[in-house]
Amino acid sequence: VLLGAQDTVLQTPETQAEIFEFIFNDTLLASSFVANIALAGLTILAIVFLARGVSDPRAQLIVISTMLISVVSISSYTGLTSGLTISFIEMPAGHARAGEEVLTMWGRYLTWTFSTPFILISLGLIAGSNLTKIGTSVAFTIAMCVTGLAAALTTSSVLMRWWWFVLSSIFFLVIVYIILVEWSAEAEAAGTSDLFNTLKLLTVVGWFGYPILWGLGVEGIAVLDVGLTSWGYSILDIITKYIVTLLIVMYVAKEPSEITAGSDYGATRKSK
Ligand code: RET
Repeated sequence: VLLGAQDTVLQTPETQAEIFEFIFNDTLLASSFVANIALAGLTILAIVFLARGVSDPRAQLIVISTMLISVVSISSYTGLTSGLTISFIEMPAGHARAGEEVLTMWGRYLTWTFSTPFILISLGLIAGSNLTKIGTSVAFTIAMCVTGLAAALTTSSVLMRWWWFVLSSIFFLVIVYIILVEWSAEAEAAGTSDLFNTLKLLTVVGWFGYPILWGLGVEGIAVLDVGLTSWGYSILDIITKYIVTLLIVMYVAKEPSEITAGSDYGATRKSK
């Protein structure tokens, strides 16, 4: 669990080919990426199968939104596996690994910017929320992820890294509020609270795991090594993306009246 000798590289990998080779010499790290490529692919196939008969446009919108979570995820993990979105970054004075070049999976923070909005769009639609609240949650998750990326990439000072972390956490709390307070009440009114309460639990508990891992991993106080941190994120992704997706799609595929909106939903012209 604690930092081991395998983390101390004699020569820091610099080119993408060297980073790629480094990843594949670390079975724990490589498997945390490849497992998610497989699971994202399987989730996309499962959605296509489970939702093949869905005809209501609002139900289709929810299904497509869940599919895009895995579309982003499979691309994100391909970026990590190839070494494209991983760099070795020198930590500033005051950091537990000060002066060392530490493997940073910055592609994760970058691609959450594109995946988390689709999770929130799906949840907001299930709760029967409106464009303002869904849009607000999307804007704040983008802000949270971009400032999280900034926290990971800032090398000038350890204090500035944690200040980015604090900013990102404040944005996160806005999202938590929308889910726990606003959408919970709306789901109650919409009659979808059975599903929503399960999704809410998985999402809120799961999402809190990310900043905890960031803080414990090499980006933060570095008590977890890179391979374990990566598996931590990969397991959280399995819960917050694929499990949440399958619960949503299995429910929506039955096209219950609480979810559907009829053929006029989102239409620009009135259908005949
Ligand atoms: C960071 C670090 C800065 C503080 C906070 C964070 C929160 C990250 C979260 C990520 C969720 C990601 C998901 C991805 C699925 O594709 C950026 C780790 C608060 C909540 C659900």
